[in-house]
Amino acid sequence: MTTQGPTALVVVPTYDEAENVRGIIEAVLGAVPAAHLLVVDDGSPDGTGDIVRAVAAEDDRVHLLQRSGKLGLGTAYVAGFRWGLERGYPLLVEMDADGSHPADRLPAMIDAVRSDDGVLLAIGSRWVAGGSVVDWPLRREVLSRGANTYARFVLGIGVHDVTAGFRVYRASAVAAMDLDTIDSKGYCFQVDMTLRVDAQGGRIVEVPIRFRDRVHGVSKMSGGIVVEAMLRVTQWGFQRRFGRRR
Ligand SMILES: Nc1nc2c(ncn2[C@@H]2O[C@H](COP(=O)(O)OP(=O)(O)OP(=O)(O)O)[C@@H](O)[C@H]2O)c(=O)[nH]1
Ligand SMILES: [Mg+2]
Repeated sequence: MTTQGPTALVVVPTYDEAENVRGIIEAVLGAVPAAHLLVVDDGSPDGTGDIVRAVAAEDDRVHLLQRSGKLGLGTAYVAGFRWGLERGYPLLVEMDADGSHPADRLPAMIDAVRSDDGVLLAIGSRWVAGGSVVDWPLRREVLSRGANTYARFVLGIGVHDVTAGFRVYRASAVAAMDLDTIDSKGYCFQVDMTLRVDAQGGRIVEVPIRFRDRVHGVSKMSGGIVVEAMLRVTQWGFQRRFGRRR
């Protein structure tokens, strides 16, 4: 740790990412050497946790939070955020392990939050000018664009990639949330977090990224995750328009 302390904690949830995890750790630390990285692994049968444990033994910027079984992306991030808040990191970052999120955009995203006190969240966005997707099957692109258009309309929120999982939060904004009440499992976790930042009156900026489909390993996306997100977004939309604001 430098005298100034680490700039950020990059939280990376993993489930069966043995082929990807080493590369993502190298890419993150290459792009932001002053950051720390916490991998939250859910007892991956493919030994992802063992790989991270070995890397962590060599580099004190790398940490492993090993959980016993597949408990879902949302709870993995909440566990990682709590770990980071307890240790006083000023910024908390969300990033997938599958290589979809370009680590070289982290400096721009971190800058967007650090350079303006009013900004509480920077989203690495596929669906703003300058953003793009590479090698993504058409059905995934249609699903993501459709879900985001629907969410923007129903929630009345000006974010173009509200399901994105590549994010930099000001830690104080996460600290101000009641993390106990987050029970979203899939993509709607990202929507939930966005609404919670919005409810604090914080500004959200979108930094364009080039998103790549995963090359190794298999997707954990499921029909259930899509249905959960649709139902939740619709429910939150009604609440925001007609009643309780989140
Ligand atoms: N700890 C933990 N990590 C998970 C869980 N489910 C998914 N992940 C990780 O969360 C990240 C995103 O999952 P992906 O399977 O890539 O989901 P996705 O990006 O929506 O799907 P693709 O676009 O097909 O890759 C990856 O790093 C996964 O390994 C889980 O239950 N627990
Ligand atoms: Mg992915």
